Amino acid sequence: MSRLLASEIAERKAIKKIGVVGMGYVGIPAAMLFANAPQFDKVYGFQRASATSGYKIAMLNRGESPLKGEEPGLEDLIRQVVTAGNFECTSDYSKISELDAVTLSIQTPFLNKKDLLPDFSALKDGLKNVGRNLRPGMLVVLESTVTPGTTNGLAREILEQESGLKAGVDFALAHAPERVMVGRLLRNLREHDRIVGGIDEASTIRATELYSPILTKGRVIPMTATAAEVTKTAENTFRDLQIAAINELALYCEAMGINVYDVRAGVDSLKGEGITRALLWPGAGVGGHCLTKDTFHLERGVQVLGKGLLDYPAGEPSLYILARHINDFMPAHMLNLTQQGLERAGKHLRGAKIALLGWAFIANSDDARDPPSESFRDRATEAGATVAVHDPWVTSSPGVTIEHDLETVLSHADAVVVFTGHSQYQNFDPLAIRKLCGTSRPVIIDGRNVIDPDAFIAEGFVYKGIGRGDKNGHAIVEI
Ligand code: SAJ
Repeated sequence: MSRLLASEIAERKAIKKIGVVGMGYVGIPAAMLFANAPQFDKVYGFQRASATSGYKIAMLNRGESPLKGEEPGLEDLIRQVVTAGNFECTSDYSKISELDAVTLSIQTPFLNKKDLLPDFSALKDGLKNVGRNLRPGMLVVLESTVTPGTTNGLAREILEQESGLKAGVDFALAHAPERVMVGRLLRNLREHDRIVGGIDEASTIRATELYSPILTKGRVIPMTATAAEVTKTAENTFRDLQIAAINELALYCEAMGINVYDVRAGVDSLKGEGITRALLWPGAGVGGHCLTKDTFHLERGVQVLGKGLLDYPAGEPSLYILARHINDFMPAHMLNLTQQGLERAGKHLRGAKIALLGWAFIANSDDARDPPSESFRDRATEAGATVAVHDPWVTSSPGVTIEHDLETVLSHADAVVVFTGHSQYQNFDPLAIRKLCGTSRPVIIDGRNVIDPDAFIAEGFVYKGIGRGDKNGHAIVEI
């Protein structure tokens, strides 16, 4: 531990004043929990006064939440800490110089889906604003999901450059990745264990002092900053891997003419001490902001930090990249099933009307970030089909017309394709659906195991389902 940093921190004594840069899904609940903790005196939320998001400043200072959707307890907590004068939102970054600790919760999207180079521009701006107002003895914590090596690399360089101070000597620096889930932001922050990784021991200890007061069930898990970056990207990489494993098994079962859900139940029955099988659920694909990107952050991290040292795979795709390819193939598989279904009904994709049910990337949610339905819609359109999209949760999404009346979407549809497992799609009446389709041989493709194959086959449908090798070649019932 550097003596100078230790003495600077000792001189400041306990953390009292905190700044949170980035008033979004991560920054807002974190700022409110800090503001509500008796150990701390004041929290500033820093938000750029930009045309797109500057409105949040006034909203938050009125005690209102700018976040969409239901977040239990958040609106009350904002009102409470604003009224008590413990929280204030501002675009005046100079106030950072008065603080003991600053966290940065700024999105790190990818510039494009092709080369998956992260767009760190917003994070860099945030780091520059912090660096310019950094003072000796302060703690800086990155919460954004970043490529391993960023905290100790890019972030450290910008902070040192802008401040003239030295990380680990004049100020503490750490990475504490967020693990929030929309709809349970406060609960996740309080109850999930918190990975806290400093660039050195003093930074880890100081960051632990910052996060411990807001944890209820959760506990701090200390490690190095780079290990914390790898933990965050790996936990999502492993979830993506588990989904890919069951998706591949579903494709195997279709090819072998068996029901993947029988196999899943069979494998899952293997219980006992230390026996585990991480069986998730096969489906039409993987969307969302986390799982579609974090594998690439991890891969980039090992390419940079482990350059020339990675024993396997040298040059060929890793297991994790192959998992991404399997999951990204599932929307194409859904189109293949749709094409096969239409051909069994004597039709073709070209000129067919497809009712695409579900745009959101996750069931019973309006979250439409990187939905697998999008590549299906693009491929089907390219093949000459007309695609009508229904979603009961998503009000609107860029580049797509979302129809909210199910009958309109189903009317005269040659194929009904279920992409998201919304509850509204769980109990369809086959006769009613067939009447709405109004064609002699309707087709139904089940991407989320919400359709009863036998009921629809009995009603004259051509059925195809992910992993349903036992049904996908069924005899057609004449109605
Ligand atoms: N999916 C499947 N099969 C499954 C589970 C998910 O196909 O068995 C698909 C979903 O349809 C969706 C995508 O994967 O398209 C992602 O689903 P998700 O449940 O993983 O939801 P996310 O992306 O919001 O993942 C978040 C992550 N949490 C954080 O980043 C803090 C992830 O690490 C969590 O494991 C996950 O929530 C969770 O457990 O709820």
